[in-house]
Amino acid sequence: MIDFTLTTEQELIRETARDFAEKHLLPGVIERDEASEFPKDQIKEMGELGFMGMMVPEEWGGSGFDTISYVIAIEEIAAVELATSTIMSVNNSLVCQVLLDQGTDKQKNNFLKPLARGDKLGAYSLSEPQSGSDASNMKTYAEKNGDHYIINGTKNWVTSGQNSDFVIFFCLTNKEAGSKGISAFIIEKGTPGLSIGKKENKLGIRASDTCELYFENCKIKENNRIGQEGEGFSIAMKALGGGRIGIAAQALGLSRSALEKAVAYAKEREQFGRSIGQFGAIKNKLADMATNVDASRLLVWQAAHLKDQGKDYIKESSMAKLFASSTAMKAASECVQIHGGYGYMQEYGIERLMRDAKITEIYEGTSEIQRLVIGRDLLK
Ligand code: COS
Repeated sequence: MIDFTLTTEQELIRETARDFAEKHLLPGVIERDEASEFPKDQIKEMGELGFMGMMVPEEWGGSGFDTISYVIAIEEIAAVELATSTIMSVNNSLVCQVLLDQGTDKQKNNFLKPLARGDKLGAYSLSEPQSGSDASNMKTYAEKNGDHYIINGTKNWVTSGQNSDFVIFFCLTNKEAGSKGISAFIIEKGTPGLSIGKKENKLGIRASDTCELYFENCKIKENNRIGQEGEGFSIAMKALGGGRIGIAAQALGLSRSALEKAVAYAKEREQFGRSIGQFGAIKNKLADMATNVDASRLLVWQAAHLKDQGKDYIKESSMAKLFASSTAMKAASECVQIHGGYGYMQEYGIERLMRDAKITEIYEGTSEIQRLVIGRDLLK
């Protein structure tokens, strides 16, 4: 049976997220983008609403919702401010999920509970200067010494790198074992030997912070390791499988917003004596945008539903991200085109959509990597 009706609880989550986004994110969204200002107060409020640990059971500080509820909330937040939905997505799908799936009870108590409640913020650090798509080609090394590790290396493009309290990171514990030599760790900010790089100046999602992390003889305890030695790459990949559903939902929120703005403008803007929506050229653009937005939502919900059912969803998660991010880029570009000169000017809040959309085709695996994941799955 296929039923697209949302439960009362899911409808309430949508309303709550939409209301929050309109009242607390929309005012100041252009200013935060321009100033690259982190939405600190808003993230705190989202924690109070239960949006920072949505899929974590209540016993571990979360809201105990399903993945469908999560993507609904992400869509609404992203429709107003993609940068804020990025911070939310990383905390939920990457950080909390890894701790929930792999953490010991002690790690869940110390890290998951405050993260899921929104009292603390998490970051996830996989990439390095020389290893982006080729994620296992990392150099950061943790040398075992008794009951602790000494870590040296550089990680980069860490979302919430500056504003987070805890960072889940991946590094080598065995230099000869390839992807089987990678382990996962969690570190608290302020640990001696860990320093935080400058905030990157980005094309889009400027209100979220992205930076490098430097480990210099950084000593952490063995019980900060998540999972067994050598399991890190698999932990990282599994997390990204879920994370990509969140990114697809972000892209969906952005493209829906682009469509809504384009429709409103097409009704109101008059040229040659009639509203521009009366022209076939504009109508065709809107029709394509609307079709792709709905197709994105179906793919996002399919992946989320499979995850909720405990079924394999890796291919479907990559398909959702691939399609929804490409749709976001196209919809944002068409939205600017329909708005013409106004779309190009910062004060109307349209050009930001185009700058923000691009990241959804890059982070948590480029579109090229999503095709690779889908292709491999088809041929396995
Ligand atoms: N879940 C669990 N384990 C997985 C997995 C997944 N989704 N994907 C791969 N693995 C495991 C494999 O099973 C393999 O283990 P075995 O040797 O026991 O079979 C191991 O990890 C290595 O996998 P693989 O050989 O496929 O690794 P590759 O180096 O070919 O890399 C890709 C695979 C390209 C898919 C991976 O590197 C990737 O996703 N890159 C993009 C990284 C990314 O998204 N970065 C963004 C960072 S966050 S902004």
